[in-house]
Amino acid sequence: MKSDRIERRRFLKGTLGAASLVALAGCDNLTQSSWFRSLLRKAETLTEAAQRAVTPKDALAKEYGEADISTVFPANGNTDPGTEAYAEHLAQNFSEWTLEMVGLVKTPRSWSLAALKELPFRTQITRHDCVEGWSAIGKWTGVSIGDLMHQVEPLPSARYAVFHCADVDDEGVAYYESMALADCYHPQTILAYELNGKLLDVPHGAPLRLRFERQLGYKQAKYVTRIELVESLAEIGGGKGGYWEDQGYEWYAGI
Ligand SMILES: Nc1nc2c(c(=O)[nH]1)N[C@H]1C(S)=C(S)[C@@H](COP(=O)(O)O)O[C@H]1N2
Ligand SMILES: [Mo]
Repeated sequence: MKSDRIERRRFLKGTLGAASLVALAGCDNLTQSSWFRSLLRKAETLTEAAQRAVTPKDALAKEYGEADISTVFPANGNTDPGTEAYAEHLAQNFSEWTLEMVGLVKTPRSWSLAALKELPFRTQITRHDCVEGWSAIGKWTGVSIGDLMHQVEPLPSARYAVFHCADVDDEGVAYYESMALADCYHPQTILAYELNGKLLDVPHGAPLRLRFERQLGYKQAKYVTRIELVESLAEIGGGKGGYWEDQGYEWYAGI
C-alpha cells in the first residue's frame, strides 16, 4: 500500500530505539498500520533469536529444592472453567478426560489421563512469574511433551504447537497458548498433573496444565484438552498465538 510506504519512510527518518518501540506498542494508530505490525513482529523475532543465540537450546530453567517451595501457590486467571462439560469431568474424577494431539502430525491420537500417567514422568521445582506482579515456587510432575510428539510424529511443515484449553471468558473466547515446535522437546516442557505431590486441583488447571519453564505465567496454559500442530498461528484464535497475545502481550515471553 502506498500510504503504508510513506508512513514507513516518515517513521524510519525518526531515530526510534527499541525502548520507544515498546512505548509505542500501546498506540492504536501505529499498531493498526500493517508495516508497523510487521516491524513489531520483526523486533519480536529478533528478541527470540537473540535469546536463543545466548541460551543453549536445552538450557534448563533454574530448579529449586523442596525447602524453597512456596507455602501458598496463588491461583490466577480463570480458576474454574465453569462449563457443564467440565463439571461432569470433575464429578467423574476426569476418568473420561482425553488429551488430543492433532493437526500436522503423521498419526493423530488421544490419551486418557490414566494412559498419560503410565508414561515416564518428570518432577521439577521451578519459579512461576506472573506479569501481574507475583511469583511462586512449585513442584510440578508430568509427562514430557517431547515424548508425546515422538508418538504422533510431526510433519515437516509443523512449526508451532497450539494448546487449547477448556475455559472460556465472559465473551465465550477460549483460552489458548502456543510455542515453537523446538520448545516442545525441551526437557522441562511438560504437561503437569501434580502440583506439590498432589493431583492438580481445579484452580491450578486440573487435570492437565502446561509447564513451559523460562516463560512467563500466561504461557502456562491450564485445563489443556488439545494440542494442535500448525504451520502458522494466523488462523488460530485472534491470530497472535495466545489469549493474552491477542490482547497485546508478547508471544515470546522468555525470562
Ligand atoms: N486455561 C488457562 N490457563 C491459564 C490462565 C487462564 O486464565 N486460563 N491464566 C494464566 C496466567 S496469567 C497465569 S499467571 C497462570 C496462573 O496459574 P495458576 O492459577 O496455577 O497460578 O496460568 C496461566 N494459564
Ligand atoms: Mo499471569
